[in-house]
Amino acid sequence: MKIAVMGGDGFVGWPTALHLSDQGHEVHIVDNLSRRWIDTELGVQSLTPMDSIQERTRIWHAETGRRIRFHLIDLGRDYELLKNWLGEVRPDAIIHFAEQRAAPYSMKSDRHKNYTVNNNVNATHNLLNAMVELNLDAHLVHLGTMGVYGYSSVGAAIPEGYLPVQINTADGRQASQEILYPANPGSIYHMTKCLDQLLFQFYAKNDGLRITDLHQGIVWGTHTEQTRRHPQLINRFDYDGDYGTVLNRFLIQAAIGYPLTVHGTGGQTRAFIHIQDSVRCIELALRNPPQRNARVEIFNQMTETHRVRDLAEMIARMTGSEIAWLPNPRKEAAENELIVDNDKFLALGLEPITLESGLLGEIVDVAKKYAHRVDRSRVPAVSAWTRDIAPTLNHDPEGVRLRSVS
Ligand code: NAD
Ligand code: USQ
Repeated sequence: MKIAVMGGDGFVGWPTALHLSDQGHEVHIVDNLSRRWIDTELGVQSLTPMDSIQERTRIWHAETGRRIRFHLIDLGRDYELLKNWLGEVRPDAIIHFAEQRAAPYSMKSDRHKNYTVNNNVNATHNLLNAMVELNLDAHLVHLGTMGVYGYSSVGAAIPEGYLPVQINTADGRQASQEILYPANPGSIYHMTKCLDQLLFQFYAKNDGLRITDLHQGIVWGTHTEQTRRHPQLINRFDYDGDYGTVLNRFLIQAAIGYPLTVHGTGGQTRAFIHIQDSVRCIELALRNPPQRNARVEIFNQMTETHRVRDLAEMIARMTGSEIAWLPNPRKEAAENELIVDNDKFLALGLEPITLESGLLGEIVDVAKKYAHRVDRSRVPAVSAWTRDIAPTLNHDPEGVRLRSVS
């Protein structure tokens, strides 16, 4: 297949591009490199040393003989360029990663809120709009998030996208209907993913586009089979307070002797998936496209759920780290349950990498190896969800109450 990987310079996009190229597909990366600019804005860098995208693709070619082409296009702002490019290349499949993906970054200020909404919603809409205009029957696979559902579980499993409901009709009958599982976003970023869902519903219904939306949990880990092949193919690894996700942050914190930064009681339960499994799921989704004029196909792309404090305690036990119990910068439920259906990917043959089996390797291989690149002052999470929360934040987790785990 000819596959366009939108956002293919990013954390999930890069290993996906390599995996698909390795399988013999013709892969094109489209990216505006905004994520690299945001590193500059925040004064941080990936834990792992990343080469330019041009250099990465050159190394891939030297290693494998396969070409991945790179195209510098902003999906949100360069509509004509995007449309012309799609019209020229006419990919069979498009994987859409090209959004601002950090919840804390999206909550930093009014400017960051505007940027996240404009970038994400325009990127998705421009893509859909151009596909219709060009009569392009490509399968669009979007990376959505488990967070579209929020975290106020009533104890029932979250289904894969659709919820059957019984309604009372005006003439007194009972009718059943399937609706999108109700959206309940917890940040501006997560809200943009809820808006994306509506755009997908509309374009599938109105124009018959073939769309798969992958509601992905928090991705952890760094390496995949392909990124291990050469030091310059290494994936990015974010550890800072805005872009670092919880488990990868705990791993690097353990490696540098920094107290594990648990927000609040750590009672938040979240869904997780290893980067290698994420890449496999995307391949499985590509192999199983919906029909034209079918409804949007939705998968829950996660393999396990964990409570934040259980993760911290597990890593503390493995490494002897201390835990810092910090005021929560976010407005979120202090404690929540989370049960998720993920039968569809398991039925398609996914064999999940479990957290316990992969964790130690990740700490030694990556976190310890590159620990010297960490700027400790960038570890604290300082983006507050509301004005009331901002003054309560302690910006020095190394100075707050610590508790060792025996
Ligand atoms: P990332 O920030 O590392 O990568 C996103 C890439 O998209 C970057 O290279 C960026 O430069 C590019 N991009 C952003 N806006 C663009 C635009 N307007 N035009 C062109 N390129 C643009 O993020 P990631 O962690 O790889 O996540 C990829 C996707 O997966 C995101 O949509 C995210 O919402 C979703 N997701 C990620 C996680 C996770 O834990 N990392 C979990 C669930 C879902
Ligand atoms: N948390 C801590 N300590 C930290 C960092 C986070 O306790 O040092 C807590 C947060 O308060 C939150 C939970 O851990 O309760 C998860 O935070 P996160 O930053 O790991 O994940 P999140 O903000 O939800 O976002 C990440 C990705 C996003 C993706 C989402 C999937 O950045 O792109 O959509 O995971 S999900 O969470 O399933 O919605």
